[in-house]
Amino acid sequence: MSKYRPRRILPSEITPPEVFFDRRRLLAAALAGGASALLPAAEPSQAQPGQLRYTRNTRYSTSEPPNDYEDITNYNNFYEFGTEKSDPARNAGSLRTHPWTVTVSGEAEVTGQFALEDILKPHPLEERIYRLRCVEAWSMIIPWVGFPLADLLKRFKPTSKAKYVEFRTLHDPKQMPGQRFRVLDWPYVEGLRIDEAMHPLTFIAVGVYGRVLPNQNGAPLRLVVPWKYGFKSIKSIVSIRFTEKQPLNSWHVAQPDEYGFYANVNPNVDHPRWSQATERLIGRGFFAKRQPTLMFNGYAEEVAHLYSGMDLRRYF
Ligand SMILES: Nc1nc2c(c(=O)[nH]1)N[C@H]1C(S)=C(S)[C@@H](COP(=O)(O)O)O[C@H]1N2
Ligand SMILES: [Mo]
Repeated sequence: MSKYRPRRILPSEITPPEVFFDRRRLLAAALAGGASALLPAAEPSQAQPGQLRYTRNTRYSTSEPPNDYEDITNYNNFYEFGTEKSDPARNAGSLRTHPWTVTVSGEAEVTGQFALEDILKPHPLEERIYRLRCVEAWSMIIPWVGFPLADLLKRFKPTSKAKYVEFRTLHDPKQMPGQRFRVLDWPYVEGLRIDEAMHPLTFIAVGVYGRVLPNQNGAPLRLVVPWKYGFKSIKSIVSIRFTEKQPLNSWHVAQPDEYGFYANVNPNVDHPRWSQATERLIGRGFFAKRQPTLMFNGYAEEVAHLYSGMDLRRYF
């Protein structure tokens, strides 16, 4: 059994967001008002803005300690806000996430435009700690808050012709200044086979560390597919389309020799320009020992059957 395989974790093994944010609040107060503010009794406990109500899903969570909130929200890939890791945190303030509309179309009985509130409302939130493995051979452990994508998709009653699902990010260069540069063919587009989309591990995230997603992490809703390279986990979704044919995906369009449609994490298939056998865990120091990358990012037992009989060198 692999090291990252989901197992039951003890609540004491992770820092609850209440504690995490309380520490930050006390620290900020101390900096602003002197050491007396450090006395907890001076701070009445109150709900923090943007705090979400959720339960912990230990069955699907990795046991590894999550990365710091600082790393998760300051080391990002979100090319709509620039190509440097620090760009999204700096530039994503111009994204307006309210009001937000998601268009559902294609091979489904229920289609149309839905307000974000209607998309989210019926779904109880849970926390899942997943390892995000970027195709650039680094990774992070992230405590997401959200709900299974399958629960959302079923509400639209996909027809028997719905073999794939395509997702699109907002396209608005006024709000997303990186879209003024043709680094990718905007809008960012991604897709999953319908059985991948319906797999219980596939997740819609609306929060991180118990709070509403910061814009740089893909607010107000983004996909998380933990056994695939990070680029499949498309951010700030405005369109969901059920299709009969395999949809395009942005990184495949940009560099077809380097990025495929499936993008399953696979230590045995190198990127043409670097090895995928190991990865650097962010936050452990640049010179920390690299970790071996696991097949399907540690989820082989859960998802390998989806690809039985497929040549994963050809369908990378
Ligand atoms: N719309 C959009 N979604 C995106 C990206 C992007 O540039 N644009 N980058 C992807 C890549 S390469 C990764 S590794 C993850 C990073 O997610 P994080 O910044 O929340 O860790 O988002 C993915 N989703
Ligand atoms: Mo990535």
